[in-house]
Amino acid sequence: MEPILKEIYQGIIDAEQDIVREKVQQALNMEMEAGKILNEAMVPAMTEVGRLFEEGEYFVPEMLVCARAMQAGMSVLKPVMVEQNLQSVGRVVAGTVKGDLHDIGKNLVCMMLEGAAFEIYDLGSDVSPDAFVDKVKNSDANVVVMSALLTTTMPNMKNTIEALKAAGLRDKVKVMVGGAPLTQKYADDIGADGYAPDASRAVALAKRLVGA
Ligand code: B12
Repeated sequence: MEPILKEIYQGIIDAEQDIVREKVQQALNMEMEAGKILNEAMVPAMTEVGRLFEEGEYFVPEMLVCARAMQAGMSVLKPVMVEQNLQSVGRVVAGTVKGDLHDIGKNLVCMMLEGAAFEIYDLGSDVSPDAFVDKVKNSDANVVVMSALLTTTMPNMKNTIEALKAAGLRDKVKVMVGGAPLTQKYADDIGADGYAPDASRAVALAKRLVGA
């Protein structure tokens, strides 16, 4: 790994927000691609944080501060990844489902979609089926992005799809689902229109779904 990427990677694991922010900026100044910084340093660092948690070396507070360091780095990358003045190719209602507070992956997907000229209505995390329905009803959205990181909250994706159906809105939107525990099979079983394993494939999927 290149030294600057190694420093970003280690900065996230050590939960050093300021260092991560500074090093990501430094990498950009060196004309390193934002996607490379994300995929080769930042995402692997969060995977390592997950491993440390599984092994009992990190606990929830450590995961949380590492997540903040990751988000600090993402805030530096965002303006670079979001191109300006592009014509909107689609409008997305996004959220992490009810009961689930993991929002890094969802934020990453939103950031990449925004960079690909989608407009984003980000409802945040712990989003109830009714909140998804309300936003779809009261906006011109044509895509719904749902994220879940917990096996216990995955069923809320199905509940949200059912709520969209009950409100007569299911045909108005394409529903995309994702998050580490998800699979294509699960997406098919709950009647989603698509699943992707990572943020860049999420963009390709969204474009395909809206015919862009
Ligand atoms: C950071 C973290 C936290 C932070 C979250 C902070 C935040 N703001 O997000 C905090 C500390 C709050 C947290 C809490 C908990 N966590 Co946690 N957490 C993690 C950790 C380490 C990293 C998750 C992450 O951000 N990954 C990086 C991102 C970039 O990856 P991602 O989310 O998968 O997203 C990518 C793809 O999945 C995809 N994607 C994501 N969403 C979508 C959506 C669509 C539509 C598409 C197409 C694609 C897509 O694209 C993304 C980018 O490529 C994981 C371990 C891991 N390795 O995943 C555990 C993990 C998810 N947590 C876990 C657990 C158990 C918990 C707690 C229950 C712990 C506790 N005892 O309290 C709580 C639950 C709180 C709650 N109600 O949500 C378990 C889940 C186990 C399970 N199978 O259900 C994991 C797997 C850890 C483990 N190995 O045990 N956690």
